[in-house]
Amino acid sequence: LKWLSFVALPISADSWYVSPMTRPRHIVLIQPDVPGSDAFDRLGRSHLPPLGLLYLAAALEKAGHRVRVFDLNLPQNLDEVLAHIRSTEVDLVGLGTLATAFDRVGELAKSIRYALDPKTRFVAGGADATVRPDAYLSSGHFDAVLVGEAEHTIVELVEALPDIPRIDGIAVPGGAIVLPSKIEPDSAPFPARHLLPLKAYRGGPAYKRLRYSTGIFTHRGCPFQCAFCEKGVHDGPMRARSAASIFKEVQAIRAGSDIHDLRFVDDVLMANKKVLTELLDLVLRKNERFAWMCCGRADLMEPELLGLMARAGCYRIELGLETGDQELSDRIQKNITLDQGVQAARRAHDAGIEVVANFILGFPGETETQMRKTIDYSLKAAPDYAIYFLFQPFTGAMISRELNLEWDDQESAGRGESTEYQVPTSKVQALIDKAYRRFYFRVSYVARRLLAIKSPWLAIDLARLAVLHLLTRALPKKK
Ligand code: B12
Repeated sequence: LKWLSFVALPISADSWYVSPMTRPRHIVLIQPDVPGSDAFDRLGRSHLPPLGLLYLAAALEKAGHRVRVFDLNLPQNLDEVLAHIRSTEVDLVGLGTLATAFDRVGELAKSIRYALDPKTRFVAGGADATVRPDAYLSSGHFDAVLVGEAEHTIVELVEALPDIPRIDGIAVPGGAIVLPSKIEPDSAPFPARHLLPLKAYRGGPAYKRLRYSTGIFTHRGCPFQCAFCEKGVHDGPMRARSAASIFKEVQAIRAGSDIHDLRFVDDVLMANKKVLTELLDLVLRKNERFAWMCCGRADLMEPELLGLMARAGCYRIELGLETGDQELSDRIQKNITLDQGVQAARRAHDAGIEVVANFILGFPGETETQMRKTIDYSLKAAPDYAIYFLFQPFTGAMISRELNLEWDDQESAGRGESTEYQVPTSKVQALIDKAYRRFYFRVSYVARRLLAIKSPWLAIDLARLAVLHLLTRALPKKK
């Protein structure tokens, strides 16, 4: 992000302050409903509470303010939000963003702005707004965009209301855009999970069993440089939490709730092996095994570590294998070999852990032959579930910047009409359809899944998966 600069000084625990000078404010935070994504609709939408908003809510509550969180991906709907905004005095409304939800965020912003009292301030934040704040500010609906990690900035903003303070992290029309100081993750209060109905979150078959589930973070930032991944909010060096703090959060989640399933939402859980090993040690020593899944990386799948993870309850690892063409893999800076991918899946299986493998088709310059190699490779790697994504040029990704790929809010899943794409999007999508058919409709695969059924839950999972696949094949894609 050339045009963003940031101060890398972490904010310490002492800087979470409560100002005795301001009256408690009322803040409403909203997660937009995200239109169906092909990959996730096929495998059943994974449903997790929006951790970003819950972190902000926790910081605001700690500073003495009153917060209401709405997640429009739940049966909570816009009418409920609007009724709440109209019936209560609200000081600040914040709306989350995601590139794939840009149009929807625009519609929501218009309705919300219309319902707001002129004194109420309205801001956007999150992944997409951080990398292109102007796209949101230019709509005229928002008073400001909070870029980057916003726990600290939102508290400062609230303390200054109705003014919008000119500080790093707050972008206003025509102003400079500077990321705020990074949060020191152990100092951030645990996400305010009590503000959402946690029992509403259950995932799709490839993601979670049919149990209540929530996400948890062990570090911010990622040390790897995959060219297609947008770093944006979490750019910069990795900042890890301590094992003790993570363990405390796990215990807090499990105590007094029906959540029996956790998803570590770090880009790569094993990126900090020291903290992970300490955490596993704590879980095993205190006999607190629980069911969990995470994202891994093919070159970090050490048998001994996997054994410990399995003993501590890990039942599934998601791996970004991305492509079956080594030259392309190197070009996107994945820094793994194809053999490592196959070996990683085998090692997880040896440890008794299931594997979800992610693949991406349609990179700039990628040929049809290379995409076919990826499909063959996905069969060879033999994961338990394969997900095939269409490449999308997120604004903050290195590849988008290098090739000047602009995120297109109107056209073909953000890809627009760039000549960098060798194969038209419709053809890539047809190959993705083919990939799903080849992967999931194999007698050997179906037989393997049936033999793996150990519980009625898994049987229901698989039945749902089969129905979803048949439906996605038979029905036109949801708009
Ligand atoms: C977990 C995760 C998922 C999960 C669950 C999402 C959820 N509901 O929580 C799953 C697997 C379902 C998922 C799906 C997708 N994801 Co995702 N996901 C993530 C991941 C790894 C972690 C998100 C998280 O919890 N972060 C932890 C919190 C603390 O950080 P945060 O969310 O950034 O929040 C901070 C700031 O952004 C800010 N903030 C956040 N919201 C708001 C709101 C306001 C008002 C304000 C002021 C500030 C603010 O303050 C927060 C605290 O500091 C991120 C990458 C990452 N490392 O963050 C990608 C990421 C968010 N996902 C991304 C994408 C593209 C997707 C998909 C569209 C992929 C696809 N092609 O299908 C789908 C969307 C599906 C859907 N229907 O939602 C991109 C977004 C890029 C963009 N420009 O929009 C990211 C950044 C990955 C990447 N590097 O490219 N995802």
